Amino acid sequence: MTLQSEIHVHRHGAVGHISLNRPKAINALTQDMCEAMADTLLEWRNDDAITAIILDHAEGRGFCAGGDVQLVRRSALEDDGAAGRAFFRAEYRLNHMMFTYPKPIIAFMDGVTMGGGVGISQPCKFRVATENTMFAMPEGSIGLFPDVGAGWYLPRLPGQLGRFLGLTGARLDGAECLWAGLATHYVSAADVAEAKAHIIETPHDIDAALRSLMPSPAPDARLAGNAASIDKLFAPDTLEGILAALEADGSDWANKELKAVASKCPTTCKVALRQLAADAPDFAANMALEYRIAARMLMRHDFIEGVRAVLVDKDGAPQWHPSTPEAVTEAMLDAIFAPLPDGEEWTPLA
Ligand code: QUE
Repeated sequence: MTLQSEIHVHRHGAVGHISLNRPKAINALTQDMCEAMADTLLEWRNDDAITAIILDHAEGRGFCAGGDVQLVRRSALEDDGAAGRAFFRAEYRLNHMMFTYPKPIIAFMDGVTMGGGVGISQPCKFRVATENTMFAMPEGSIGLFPDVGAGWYLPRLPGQLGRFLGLTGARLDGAECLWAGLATHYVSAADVAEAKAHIIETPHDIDAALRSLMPSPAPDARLAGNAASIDKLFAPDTLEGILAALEADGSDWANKELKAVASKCPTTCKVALRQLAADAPDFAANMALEYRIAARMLMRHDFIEGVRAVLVDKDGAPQWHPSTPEAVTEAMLDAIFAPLPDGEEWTPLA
């Protein structure tokens, strides 16, 4: 498959349009896709004729299911992780370029929006959810960690919602994304084409173009009913404390979330808690920290095993090492967060 076919690039007057087009993998991002998107955005950054950019997917079930983690796994097994690190470097550079982009980008989170898909939607000024939106940070299932800027976005969500999303991998629908601020607008999937047409007609007032199609009242967010429980039970600062709080609660909801957290990679969960507390001074510093973590996590047993269990053998039965929260030591976490050797740290693109 040629590079050009994995993203489609169009111009409609003053509006640039990038469509992800790798439907066989629900548009999971490859390094080539990240670099092609960054090249296109760089070109449009200096093009006075372009004032806004639409980001969506060309066809299929979802906006973007994540990143090319099967390639990263093969890299860990075959080339000491070199290709995997190159992928994360490119992906995080795209995330950072979008975060600092001087023109509005409108992301259509229509369908699956997980992992890498979160990383290219959250930096956008306009984030449009639909009834098909399925948002999640599922990295705990594959022994990775919530990356692509999650260390920046999750701590800024209301209450303990960020911890909840990072530790449980919970799936949010479009109404819940709007309630949480993960989406700025909501339109029905049937109106997505019209929303894009409105933006192209009135690119100077994107908010009005989208608002005119928003249902009123806003759709009901089930998650709002669990917010008080989330804030209480995810308040402890340790994984052991959160698991104990969920267990002590005893409600059906808490038992379900206890099972979700307990099934995730314990090292991932402890990395996530430390990362979400890191409080980087700016987005670039956050991405540099995430790159250090990624460079270590991609070489660990848990990532190789997690991708095997979820995407290769699909048995859903990963064997984590260490297998319990208590066995994940502070010294192990220190090594995962430690600076990289000179010349290997992540830096943004110019
Ligand atoms: C965690 C992840 C990913 C995941 C599942 C997880 C991820 C990812 C995919 C994915 C899904 C469908 C595909 C594909 C990849 O699944 O990052 O190629 O067809 O890309 O539990 O982080």
